[in-house]
Amino acid sequence: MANRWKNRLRERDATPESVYLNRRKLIAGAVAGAGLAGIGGHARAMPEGLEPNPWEDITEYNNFYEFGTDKRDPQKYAGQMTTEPWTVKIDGLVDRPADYAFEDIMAKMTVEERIYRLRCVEAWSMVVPWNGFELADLLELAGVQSAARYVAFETLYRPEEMPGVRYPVLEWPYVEGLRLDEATHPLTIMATGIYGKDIPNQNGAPLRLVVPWKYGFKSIKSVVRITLTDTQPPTSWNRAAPNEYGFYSNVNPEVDHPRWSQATERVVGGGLFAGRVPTPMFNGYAEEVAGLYEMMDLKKNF
Ligand SMILES: Nc1nc2c(c(=O)[nH]1)N[C@H]1C(S)=C(S)[C@@H](COP(=O)(O)O)O[C@H]1N2
Ligand SMILES: [Mo]
Repeated sequence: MANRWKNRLRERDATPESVYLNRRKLIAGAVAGAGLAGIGGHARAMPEGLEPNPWEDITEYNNFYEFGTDKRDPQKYAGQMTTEPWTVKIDGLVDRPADYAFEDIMAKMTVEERIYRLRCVEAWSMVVPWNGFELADLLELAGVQSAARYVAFETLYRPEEMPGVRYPVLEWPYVEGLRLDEATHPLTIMATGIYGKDIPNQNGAPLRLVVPWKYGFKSIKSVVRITLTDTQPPTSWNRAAPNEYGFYSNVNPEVDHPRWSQATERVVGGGLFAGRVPTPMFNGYAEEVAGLYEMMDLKKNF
């Protein structure tokens, strides 16, 4: 029962990574030659010199606690998760609350590539070539009402397919939240692919949030519900340890985790002795997003 979306991607499925990377360089060259014409505000979403990690790093070293807390558990067990059919309930302060079928969403969204840094709060990082669409476009589909201030997200909760939810590491289902202006920022995407292939289950199939200037745990996987609200929604890690994980959780090298420094990070795949590199403010996206927090004390609102 291959769905239409999967069929559409089949051709690219066959593209070897090396060919893919070469083609990407050609495209990057062409874009530079064209003086970024037509790329507009999105050009900065792909900072120069960002070299994506290989497929193996991205799909074999994961956090997806519904499948276990070891980095290799998601790769081992997430294959059990049924992702077809898939619906996303969009409700709360919207004009068109409904259960939106994944295929219907994909038929209306424009998928593009976004090469983003991913910085985990545990102080490791990688670079991921996502395919996805802007969350703002999906919210527009549902029609955000003027009273909405926040967006709440929920992950699938299906104990028979998720060995990790037997353990009370977190309260299930995994939930996350953003301020509406963060959610509608052009850098914020719903990812549906990696390297031009359907996103693997361990990375949050069939669609997961990606907010590149925030710690990785904000990028909630396998989303089944999106609710527009007028009050700040609860988030899983904040509920579990409010002194360690704030609602905002913007990447900030100047605000340490109570148990470790956030000033530097280990680049996954960088080699055992590659050492650590400095973590940039807002994970390198300060130019785009610092304005969202101008009036805020980032130490208080961590
Ligand atoms: N539902 C859910 N989403 C989740 C997590 C999780 O455990 N459950 N882990 C988060 C954390 S801590 C990180 S760093 C990223 C990891 O994404 P990746 O495995 O695609 O690199 O997913 C985030 N999204
Ligand atoms: Mo993380």
